[in-house]
Amino acid sequence: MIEQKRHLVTEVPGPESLARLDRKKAFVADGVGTMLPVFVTEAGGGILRDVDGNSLIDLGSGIAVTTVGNSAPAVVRNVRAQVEAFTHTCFMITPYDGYVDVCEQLAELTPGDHAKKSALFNSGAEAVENAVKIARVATGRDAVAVFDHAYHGRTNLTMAMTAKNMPYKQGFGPFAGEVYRAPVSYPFRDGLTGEQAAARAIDHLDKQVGAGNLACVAIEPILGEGGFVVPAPGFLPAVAEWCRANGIVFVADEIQSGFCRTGDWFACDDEGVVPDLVTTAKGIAGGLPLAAVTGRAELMDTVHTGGLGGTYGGNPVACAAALGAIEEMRTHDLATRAREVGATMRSRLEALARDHAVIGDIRGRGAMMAIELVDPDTAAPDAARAGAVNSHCHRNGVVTLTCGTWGNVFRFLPPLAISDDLLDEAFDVVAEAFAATA
Ligand code: PLZ
Repeated sequence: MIEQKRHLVTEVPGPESLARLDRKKAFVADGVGTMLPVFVTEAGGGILRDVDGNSLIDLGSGIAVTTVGNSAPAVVRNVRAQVEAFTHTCFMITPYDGYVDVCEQLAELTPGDHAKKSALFNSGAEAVENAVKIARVATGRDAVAVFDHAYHGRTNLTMAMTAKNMPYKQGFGPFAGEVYRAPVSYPFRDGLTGEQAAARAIDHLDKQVGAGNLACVAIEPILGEGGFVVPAPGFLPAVAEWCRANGIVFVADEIQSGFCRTGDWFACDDEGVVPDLVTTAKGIAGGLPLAAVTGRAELMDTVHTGGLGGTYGGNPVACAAALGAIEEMRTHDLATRAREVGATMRSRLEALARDHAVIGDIRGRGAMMAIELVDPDTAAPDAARAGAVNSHCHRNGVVTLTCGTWGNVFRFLPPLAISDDLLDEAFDVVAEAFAATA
């Protein structure tokens, strides 16, 4: 493992990275942006090393992917063995154990003790698309309900499900039909209890769509790109219960919140919510592209044979990586580690909020934490400050991310392989960033 130490030898980004940025500009489509153009050569634990020899502390995990750490030992071991054995057959042509093993793990780990089955895909968006396909076949209905501030992907159907226009949707329409948006529970901004917010959402859907027309309700149990919004307690159980009572498939999009990130295997576990379908990706495979839809066996099996699939879905190397990542999560009890990391982050952020009134809200769970930056008097979003704090962290060797409908949320998703010392040091830099930009 590379040395676990923040160490800057040039400005960030340094000259070698900037030279490569020119090549990127020449050969990579401008539509593909990069937030922090340091070109990475090596990564592990809580450190990313770049071409200039700088070592940066990672508080982003490549957007909640490398939960087990980059190049985690069990992932590397399994991937190495698998690439040597075979790289691809296409599971739809000739199957292999790894795919079935991952589905067995998903049946065991996802919420609920009912019989479950899974189908594997390549990306989160693809998993969400397939959850909708399954819900439509199972119910014979068309309509899909999603929420304000939702993020579900960048494909045509998932763009329609995603709330935010720029950069995800601008100019890319027309979007898929039969997608309806309801108000979510956003405690910092709506002041409602979970039950009140659920009643509002249910009334909205009932009156504007009709429960009997809905194939599914899809929700991130903790909203991700939309601002790490944690619905008030009671919201998710009430929505899930309404779905159950009306034959609507309740889909939990755990693509960002799943696999130990929030201090449980899945964010739904916190309130004991049992979804009919769960979509997973990101943390599932330690950095290799893999995604899944897992759900009630009888629901999954309503789809005709051959109706679900894709050339690469459940690729053997990605499955080997997933089995390695899950092994790391079990052996190191990363759900508990996420709670510890979360407690440290929360106390550091609470201390910071006492000195900086711009921090309007601290929220999240486990190692999925964020602060919302606002005008202290009006609660108007302060995206400029979030951007300034973020850049200050980058220049000082800490990789942080922003998010939120208004771009004013500063979020933290450290790999769970990060040491306490590095985490502390990273939050020293975050504190300096607030002082320097005040
Ligand atoms: N559902 C809840 O968080 C991906 C998107 C980054 P893919 N979030 C990061 C970006 O700007 O593209 C995400 C998610 C939730 C679905 C997805 C989509 O997953 O693997 O990016 O397709």
